[in-house]
This record gives sequence, C-alpha cells and structure tokens, in this order.
Amino acid sequence: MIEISKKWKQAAAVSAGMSLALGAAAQLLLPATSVAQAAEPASPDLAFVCTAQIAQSVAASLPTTVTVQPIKNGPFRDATRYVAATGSRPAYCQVTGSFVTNPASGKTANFLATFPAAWNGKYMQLGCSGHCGQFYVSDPATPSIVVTAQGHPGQLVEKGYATFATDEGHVGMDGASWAVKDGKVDQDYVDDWMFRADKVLAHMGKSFTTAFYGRLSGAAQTISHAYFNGCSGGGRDAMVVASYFPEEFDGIIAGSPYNPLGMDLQASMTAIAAHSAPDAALTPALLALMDKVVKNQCDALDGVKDGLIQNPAACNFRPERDLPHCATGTSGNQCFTTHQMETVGTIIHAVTDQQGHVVQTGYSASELQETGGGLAMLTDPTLKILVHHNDPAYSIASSFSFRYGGPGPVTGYHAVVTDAEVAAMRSALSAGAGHIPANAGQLMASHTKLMIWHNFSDEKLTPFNSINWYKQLAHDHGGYASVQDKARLFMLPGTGHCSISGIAPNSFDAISAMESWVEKGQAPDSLPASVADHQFTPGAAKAPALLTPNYTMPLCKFPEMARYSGHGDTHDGTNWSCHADDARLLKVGISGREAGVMN
Ligand SMILES: [Ca+2]
Repeated sequence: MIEISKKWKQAAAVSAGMSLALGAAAQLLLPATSVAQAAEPASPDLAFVCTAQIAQSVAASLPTTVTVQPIKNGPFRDATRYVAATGSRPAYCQVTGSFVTNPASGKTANFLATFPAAWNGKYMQLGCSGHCGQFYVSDPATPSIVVTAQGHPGQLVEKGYATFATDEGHVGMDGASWAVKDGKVDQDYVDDWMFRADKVLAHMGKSFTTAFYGRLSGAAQTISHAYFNGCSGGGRDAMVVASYFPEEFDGIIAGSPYNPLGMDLQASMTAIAAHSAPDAALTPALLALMDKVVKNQCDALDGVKDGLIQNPAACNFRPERDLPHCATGTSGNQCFTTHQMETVGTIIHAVTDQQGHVVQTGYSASELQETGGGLAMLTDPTLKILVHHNDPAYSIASSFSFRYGGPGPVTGYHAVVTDAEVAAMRSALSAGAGHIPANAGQLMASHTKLMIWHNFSDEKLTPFNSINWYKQLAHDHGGYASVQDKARLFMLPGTGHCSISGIAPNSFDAISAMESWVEKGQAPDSLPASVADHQFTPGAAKAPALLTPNYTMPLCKFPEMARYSGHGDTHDGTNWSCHADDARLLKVGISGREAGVMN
C-alpha cells in the first residue's frame, strides 16, 4: 500500500509539475502557431484544421510535451487523417503522436485522438487491450471498437465524443518483452503500462480537446463530462482509473476487466497442467462434453430450463465425480483421463496460497470456448519479466504445486502458489491492478460512477474476479444498496470474453446507460441486451447466439438475476424482469466455492 500511494503521489506531482515547468516551453513554441494562423480563414472548418501543422500548433499550447507525428502501428500512416461525413456519421479528424509521460526521463507514449465535426462537449478515454502496444480496439472509427464500446462501429463519433487512446508507452502487443532494454527491465515502460500513460493522458487529452475545438470555433471551450471505457486489458485500465484517479472522470465503464494479480498464475498453471502428460490436454469436443454435463445439472437451478445458466457459481459440479472417466489406458472425446480431469480442475478451481487462501478465482465451467492456456503468451512473460525482473534463473514451475484437498474452501484439484511468489507479484504489479478492494476508498469518496460488466462464461478473464471485488466492496462500504450509488456490476450469462462469443444476448449500450446515470442521475437498474456480432477476427467462427438473432433479455444489476414471468418465449426479453429485492446471484454452490467465489 505504501509503495502504491507513493507511485500515485509521484504521478500527481508529475502532472502538476508539467503545468509549471512546461508553460514557458509552450510559450516558446508559439511562433509555429502564428505561422499556421497566417493562412487560416476566420472560421476554419474541420478539414482545414486537420493537418499535422495545425494539430502541432494546438499541441504546443498544452502543458504536456506533445509531438504530432505518424505512428508506425496499424493504419495511421499520416499524423492526421480527415474523414468526410457519411450517412449519420459526422466528419472527423484523427490525430496521432506521442506525449511525454515522464519529464525526468523523457519517456513517451503514443496517442490516437479522434475529433468529430459535431463535438458534444464531452471527452472519452478508451482503454487498450492485452498488454497494449496498439490502438486496434481503441479506434472509435473502426468496427473493432464494438469490443470495448459495447455499441456499434462509429457510435462514439456519431455521439460527438472527442476520444483519446494510448498504446501505454510501447509499440507491439506482446507479453512483456517491450519492458526489457539491454536485458534489464526498464521501470519507465512498466509504469506507463501499469498506470502512468493513462494518468498523464487524462490531463493531456482533455486539454488537447479544448484547445483543438477552441481553435476550430475561435472561442474558449470546456469539457462538460469525461468518461473512460474499455474491455479486457482496457477493463484493467478502467479499474486502475477507478481505483487510483477516479476524479479525472465522471463515469467509468470496465468490461471483462483483467486483473494481473492472479490471472497470470491461473493461465500459466492451466498451461502447465495441460502439458503435464500426453493425455492431459483438453479438446474442443471434451469442453463441449463438459458443457453438456454441467448444463444437465445446472440449467434448471435458476428456475428456468432454457439452455442458459444464469448463475454458474450456484452450480454443484465436481469434475472427478460428474465427468465420465476413461478406462485405464484409453482416451478419446467421450471420456476424461485422470490427467484431463486434473486440467479441468486447474481451470475451474481457484489458485490458492499454501494456507488455502484464494489468490485467483477459477473459471465458470459452462460455455468455455478454450482452456485459458491460450493466455500463456501474456502470462509467462508477465511473471518472468514484470514480477521477477527478467531474472534468467526464475522458473515458473518452482513457484507452484498442485494438490487435492484443503486447507481453505477449495478442495478439488487446484494449483497452489508459494507465498513468496504471491508477495513478489503483489509488490511488482499492484499499481497496475484495480482489483484491490482496499484501494476503492477514493472511488467511494468521489462523484464518479463505475459500471463493471463481465461475461459469465469469459474464457480468458474469469468473471468471478469481478464478483469477488464487488462483494468485498459491498462488505467494506455498507452493503449493496449503499455501493450502488457509485458502482454497479452487470453480469452477462452465457457469453464469452468481451461479448465476442456466446449463446445468449451479448450486446447492450453501456455508454448511453452511463450518460443517463452521470448526466441525468438515472442509475441503470436493468439494461436491455440483444444479440450482435461483436467478433472482430476476420474468418473466425460466428457466435452461436447469432443463430437466435432476436434473442433479448434484461441484464440486472448485481446481485439481482433476471426473473422469468413463467409465460411466453424465453428468448423474448419482455418475459423477463429485474427486481430490487432479488439477490439470487449471491447463491454459491460447490462450483462457486471451488472457484473461490466469496460467500
Ligand atoms: Ca436456465
């Protein structure tokens, strides 16, 4: 805690210091502004100001040092890009460049700004994905934005938002090799990724926005509301913002948020378990078989046998008891070997420390699209590079063991991490983790609203992390009714990571809901969800939910669970409703307990 608060004070000092130290530097750059103004008409339009020269002259007036320039990453070959209006989407101007995140070292991060012609007076900062290093899910003009925005492509431009995104200080999305310079970990890069690029951008982006529209309109501008929105790694960004500098934003949306404290353990251990023997890996057919077993047991526990498990934590699934065993010496897609049972256990059961405390929650056992081991590309480097400072002697396997039995609530086959590893992880990564309940005090004391949403069958980032964080928040801050003034959690049953896949309604308008909450005081009790194609990988399989394109259902605020009227089509949202006196999502069965869900 001491380490973290020191880092935040440093970051705050950096922001404040930049205003003072760079004010004079900005004045010196004014001649460039004069040159641009000489050729400028009295009322320039967006196409006129959307040039590198004018954008740089606007940037030169900011307290942060900004260089407008092309970014060698993705489609941004020029420093500025003007796109004319089409249909309901207004014209917009995109600007790329770099900004100094640490004046002491000169460290920079890249940014992507999007300025619509019809500005709504509002600022939106977009989270990144994975360990960042790119803008591909953070470009409000491209289809992939649906992953982070939960809206339709171009929605933010249509709504008139000025948006900013950052690559968090390095180019290229991979585990953590970007942090290694000459064999050593450069903490400047780690800090930018963990928190600093977003913290500095919150100031820079807002001041750039008002300066840009001031230039366009010829009148001083202010920002009416500021928002943050992201999913996955961008959800991590949102949780970091919410925990450590919530006052920068009026509303924060965290989708399927990544908790680097622990997720890395889970994914690494799953990969180790799956490779522990030739017959340990799980095939898609076996995952489907497990899904069938779980669904047979659990579908009706929510009161409606409709093929959808509304509360996976309430299930009572035990892999070694409930899955068909292969006869000794055999394997195949109709049964599980002992090693495969253990891989299943590693996935769906929590990682504990040696005393049995839950360090990382397991995954939901239904609708799993993959085994979580696919994240090893992010997680092994995280542990070796970010936690162990690229120590060549570090061995992941030496920090873990597997066991059946307690102590503690988790008794099925699960991974156990050493206390030293847990301590090292918390020391190295806490400043980049917004999932620490003890650090939510600033949010609870702020005016800021936080909406978390998480897919109940998220195969990459377990939903139970979000549930445990929220349960602890309610425990620490006066109960659910009390914390719902600031923070609301919405769970999406039957859907996968960032709503890209699934069998149930996966799409809802988080941004409009947050606007109503912040700007009109209308807190979201129930959000209508429908089916949309959120997949962004060309050629990837379509989500099964697209087979039922008219499927609608309300999402209820946690701990409420959507209640069926008992009549009519279960795929019709008008037959479902949310009720304030409902707390059925608090029910924890064997599955939830073994996954480490708090009671
Ligand atoms: Ca059901």
